[in-house]
Amino acid sequence: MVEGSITANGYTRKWWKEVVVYQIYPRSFQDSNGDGIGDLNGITSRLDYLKLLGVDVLWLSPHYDSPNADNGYDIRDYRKVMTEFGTMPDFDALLKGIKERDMKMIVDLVVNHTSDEHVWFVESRKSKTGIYSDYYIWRPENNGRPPNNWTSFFSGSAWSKDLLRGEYYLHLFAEKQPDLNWDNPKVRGEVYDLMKFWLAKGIDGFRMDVIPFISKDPHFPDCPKEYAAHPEYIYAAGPKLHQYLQEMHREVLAKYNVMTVGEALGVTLEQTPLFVDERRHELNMIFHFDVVRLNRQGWRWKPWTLPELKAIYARFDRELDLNNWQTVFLSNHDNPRPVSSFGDGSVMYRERSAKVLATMLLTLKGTPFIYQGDELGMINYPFSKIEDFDDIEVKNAWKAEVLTQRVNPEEYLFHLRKTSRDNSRTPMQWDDSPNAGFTTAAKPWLAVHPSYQEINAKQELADPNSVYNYFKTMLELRKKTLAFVYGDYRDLDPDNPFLFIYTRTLAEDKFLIVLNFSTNTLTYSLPDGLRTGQLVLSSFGGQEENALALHLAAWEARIYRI
Ligand code: TEU
Ligand code: CA
Repeated sequence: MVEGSITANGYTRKWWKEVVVYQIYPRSFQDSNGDGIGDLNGITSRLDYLKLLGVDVLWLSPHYDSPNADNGYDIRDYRKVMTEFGTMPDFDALLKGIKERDMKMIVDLVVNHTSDEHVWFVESRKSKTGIYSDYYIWRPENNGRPPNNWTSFFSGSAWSKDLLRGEYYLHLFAEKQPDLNWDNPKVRGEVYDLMKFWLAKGIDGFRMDVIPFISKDPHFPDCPKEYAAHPEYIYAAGPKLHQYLQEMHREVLAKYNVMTVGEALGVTLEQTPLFVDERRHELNMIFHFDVVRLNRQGWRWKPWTLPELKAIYARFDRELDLNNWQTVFLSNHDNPRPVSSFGDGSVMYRERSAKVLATMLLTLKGTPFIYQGDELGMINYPFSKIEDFDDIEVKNAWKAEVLTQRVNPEEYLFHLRKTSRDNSRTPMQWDDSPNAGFTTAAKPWLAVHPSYQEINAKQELADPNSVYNYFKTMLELRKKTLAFVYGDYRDLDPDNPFLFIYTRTLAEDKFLIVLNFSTNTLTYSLPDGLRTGQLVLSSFGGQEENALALHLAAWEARIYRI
C-alpha cells in the first residue's frame, strides 16, 4: 500500500491502520511434539490456515523463557525462547514462514515487570549496593506494614517482603512478577536493547503489556479509597510515563517501520491522545477496556445493554480526531469468548451471533484484533469446580475471597464461568479427533472444550456457511473496502435496544451496516428517508434491495452499499 503523505478521508495512510491482527496464545494453539503444550513449530504448521483466513499480522503472546507463574507474562530471559515452546531456530523458522506468506509478526513486550527468577531480580535481592540493586522497586517496611496500601491485580498487597534483602518489593501482579524500576536509566537501556534484539530479527512491532504502569510516583502515596476497586487509574498516572515512552520512540521505534499497540489498562478516553496522537511520537494505538469490561466488575459478571455498547464506540469516534488511531477487539487471552459474552452461545444462535460480531469487529473504525478460536465461534468453557481452572488470578482470588468465606463458592463459580480468563485459553479446536487435534498427548495442559466435535476448524473449512468462512469473506471484503478503514462513522439509531445500524462513508463510497443483536425477527424502517442499495452481504439469507424497510432474521447481519 501507499504511505507517507498520502491521506484517506483526512487520515494519514499507514499499513498498521489497514491490517487485521490475529492473536495467538502459543500455549493453546497447536502442540507439535505431544507434550500437551502448544509450541512454535505447532504455529508454523498452521500458517496456511491463517493465510487462508486472510489475516495480515500475527501477534504472539509471550514466547520467552519463563517459569510460567502467569503463562509467560513473567519473563526469566528476554533473549531465550521458552523451552516448552521450542528453540531460537524454531522462532526464526516461524518468522520466515510468516514472511514467506506475506504476513507480519508482532511480539509481546512485557517490561513493566519480570519474573522473580530473572537474573536481574536474583541479583537485586542480594544487596542494596550491587549493580542490580536498583533494577526493581524496593522500599523499607512502614511500621510493621508494607510501604503503602497498593493492591495486586492478583489479590492481596502489591508489596512482598523479601527475607534475603530485608525490604519490600513492588509487584502489581503476582508475587513472582516484580515491577522493574524504570527510573533507573540502566533498566530503560536494557529494555531498548532487548527490543532491538527482536527487531533485528525482522519482527514488525510490539504489543506492550500494561505499558501505562511503567512510571511510579517515587513517594508512593496511598491509593485513595474511591479508587480501591480500580487502582489501575492510579497506577497508570505515573509522573514520567510519557517522557519514557517518547524516549523509547526516539531510541528504538523511530528507526523502524513497525507498529505498536499498548495495553492501556487505567487509561481514560480523555488521556488517549497523550499516547497515540501521531505528533507526540509515542505509540500507534492502545487497547481500551470499556467494551470487554461492559459486562463485568472485577470477577463478577453483570448484565449489559446494546445502547451502552454503541455509546462506547460513538464516544471514541467523537473524541479522537484525525491524529489518533484506535483498536477494535472483543476478546483476548484475558477475556471470555465474545459469542458467550456479547452474542448468544446457544446451539440455535451461536453461529448466527458469531457472524454478527464478526461483521461489527471488521467494519467499525480502528485496527481489528481477532483472538484465536473466535473465527470458529468458540464458546466459554463449562467450568464446574475450582480444580478446572489454571489461571493464577482465579486461584489467588479463590484463596482471598472464598477460602476466607467472604464469598460463597457457588457464587464465585457462577461468575467465573462467565468472566474467567481460562475461557479463552482452552486449546484450539482443529478437528474431531481426541483432544481436537491440538495434541497427541493424553492430557493437554488445559482441558479441551467438550464442544470440539461440533465446533472445529476441519468441519468449518468444509462448510461454506461456517463462522470461519464468514470471517474469511468479511476479511476479503474489508481488504478491498477502504471505507471500512477510514470512512466516517455514523450510528443511525443509538438508542435502539436490538439493532446496531451505522454507516461508513469515504467520499462516494457509502456502506450501511445492519446488525440484529437479538433473537427477534425485526421489521425496521430506515431513518432519514435512507434507502438500502445493493446488498453486499447477508449473514443469514437476506435478499431485498432498494427497500425503505428491512425485514431481518434473528441475529442477522447485513451490509449494503448505498
Ligand atoms: O494484563 C493486564 C490485565 O489487565 C489483566 O491481567 C487483568 O488484571 C485481568 O484481565 C483482570 O481480569 C496483562 C496480560 O494481558 C495478562 O495476561 C497478564 O496476566 C498481566 O498483564 C500481567 O502481565
Ligand atoms: Ca509441545
